[in-house]
Amino acid sequence: MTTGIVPLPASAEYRPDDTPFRLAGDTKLVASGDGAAAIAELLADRLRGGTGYDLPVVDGMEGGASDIVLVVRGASAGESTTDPAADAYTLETGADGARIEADAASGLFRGTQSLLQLLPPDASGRTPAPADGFAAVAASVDDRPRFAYRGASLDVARHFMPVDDVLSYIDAIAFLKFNVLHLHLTDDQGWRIRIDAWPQLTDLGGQTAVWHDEGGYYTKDDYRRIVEYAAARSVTVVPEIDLPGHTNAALSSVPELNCDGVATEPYHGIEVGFSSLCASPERAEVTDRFLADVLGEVAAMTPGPWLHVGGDESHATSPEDYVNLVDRITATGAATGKTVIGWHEIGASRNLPPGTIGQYWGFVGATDDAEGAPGDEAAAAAETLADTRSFVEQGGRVIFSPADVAYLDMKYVEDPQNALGQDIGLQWAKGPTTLEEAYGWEPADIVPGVGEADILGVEAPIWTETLRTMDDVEFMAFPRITGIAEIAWSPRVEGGRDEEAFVERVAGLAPYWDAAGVEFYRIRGIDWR
Ligand code: TNX
Repeated sequence: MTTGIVPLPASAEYRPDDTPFRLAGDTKLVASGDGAAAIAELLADRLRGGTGYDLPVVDGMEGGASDIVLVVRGASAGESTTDPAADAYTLETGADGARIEADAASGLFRGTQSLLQLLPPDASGRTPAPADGFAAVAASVDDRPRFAYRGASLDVARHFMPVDDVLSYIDAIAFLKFNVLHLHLTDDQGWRIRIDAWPQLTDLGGQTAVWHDEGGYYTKDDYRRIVEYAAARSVTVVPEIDLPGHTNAALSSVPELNCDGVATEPYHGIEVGFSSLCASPERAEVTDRFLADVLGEVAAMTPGPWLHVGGDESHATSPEDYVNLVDRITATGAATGKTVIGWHEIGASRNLPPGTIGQYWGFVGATDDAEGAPGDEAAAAAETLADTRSFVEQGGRVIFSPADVAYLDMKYVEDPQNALGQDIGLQWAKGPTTLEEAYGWEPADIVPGVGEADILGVEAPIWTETLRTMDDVEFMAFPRITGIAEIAWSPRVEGGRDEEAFVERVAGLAPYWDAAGVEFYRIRGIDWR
């Protein structure tokens, strides 16, 4: 086993001197309750790969010493990304077998990911490792998340990622108990989701990518495949259509969306903040129809409760035009029946639909900056704080993704290269980011006036300007994404978290990532297992 589960459970007791649970050739998975059999099948599938055992799934409430019992009690629990109780579970391992119980199927799934970490890495590997049994330390885990919304985002706009790559990323984040995959589907460099009413968006805007690399887009069936695969792992897909800036792929595909009626040139660079939808009344009809069609079609193929409308870095939009467009965008988003999420800048609007969620991408030290930094920087930091508080003042909540600690596309301190020897990653957010920095921050201490109850959750974004493949993405995300996973899941620690113990637990995940084929960066100075 590892030296402890990541993210750290709310409570866990390990009894290394007691008889362990032993997964063996005669192990059955015994399932009962709503959704339990499907989760048992997923777990069995994972373990068949590494053990070569049959691992039949049967109905029932009790099992023998080598069985895994999976029970959904079906007590009332809400949706996973809004109700932390939906992800609570208990896990017992020992001489009497293994048993996971939860009120909801999502909690049961989280429990299976903990069990995988108690079993040896070989057990869930991709090729059978013959052994006469796989032991999991005797343990009692009683676990529930701190925050309901625990996201990982993936930018498929700058570089397109094929469906199968997205599915592997879902498995890798689910292993760390993330329950949201936020897909950044559109940007200046590419439009990645089919919209039937505006086929030009993908026919033209889907073909480009940064550095003239190959483009691509998801058909509606592709998107549904991603959504279903994620849902089976209790991961909710949050689609983002980035508006009104970051829209060059749309503006270059649809001439009428431009104020002058002329399509822009396709863009293959990595600058941000130069494009904008047109706020002028002469374009109101076409722009509003575009918004309604795009947001309507995306909402219709998304079962989750959220719709992300972007709103970041609209530097080419005047402040008046920006608020005008944000009001129309968020109203159209809310009219689909979804709850709208936007980057913190949309807090500049005072007409946000009820419950709109802000996603903070400022720095962890924004308060210090607002007080101590020179003129422009201080004003910008103060505005970021005010925009973020605006969501709470309007009855919404906040997701924290501070760029200087949670942006996984920032370079590691060591300035690493990927497997091909290419220099990857950016460093605009206060320089490179270490594993300790990704772990050493506290969401409730960033924006005065945005406390525990105002925080919906935490998210780890990864932007792909310099990341061409899923291997690159995983290499930048792992291991630092574990820091964000633990901040999102584990209880707040007064006086600061134990970084040393954390790094030791993370080091223990290396063989699991190796077994599962997850790329990661072996940060120097860590005693990787
Ligand atoms: C900022 S912060 C962006 C993205 C870039 C990223 C690169 C925010 C919401 N937007 O457009 O890809 O920096 O790190």
